Amino acid sequence: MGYQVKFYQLRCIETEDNGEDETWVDFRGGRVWGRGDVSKGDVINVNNGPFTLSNSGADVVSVWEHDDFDPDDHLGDFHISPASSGRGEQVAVFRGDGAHYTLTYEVRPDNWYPRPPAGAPRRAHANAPPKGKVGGALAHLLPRRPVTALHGAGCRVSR
Ligand SMILES: [Ca+2]
Ligand SMILES: [Ca+2]
Repeated sequence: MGYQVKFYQLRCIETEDNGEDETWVDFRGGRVWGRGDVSKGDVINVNNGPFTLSNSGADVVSVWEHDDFDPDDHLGDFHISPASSGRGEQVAVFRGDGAHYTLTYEVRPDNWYPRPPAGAPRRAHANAPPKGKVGGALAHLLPRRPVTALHGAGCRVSR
């Protein structure tokens, strides 16, 4: 069984720059959020994933801060462990270069969403439907018979 991670909220408790940071978040080297302007106290809805874990040391989420003239600032790395699966929302902390960011995330087994039917086009992770919503590509899976039955019963009562 594999595992997946979703990232929820990025919170800036202290910026790295004076004023606004130009922050981004990577997971395994791919962009999860940003680059965007971030001020002290900001809470950003990242809401990205799920991403499949490799169950290796490569499952690292990193926070970076861009500067035009200096090298980009690396504000920290955090290793996402499958051991946190099923524990609900967890918090990763990033405190490089005097900054202070937190990122909430959750790990679950890799059946987070229903798998698309065989032959369906691959859906990008970032475009997965929000939790609890059934519609669009999944609408054809909704049962139709109960609606017809209710309508029929209503007609009989009205006679
Ligand atoms: Ca900086
Ligand atoms: Ca900067």
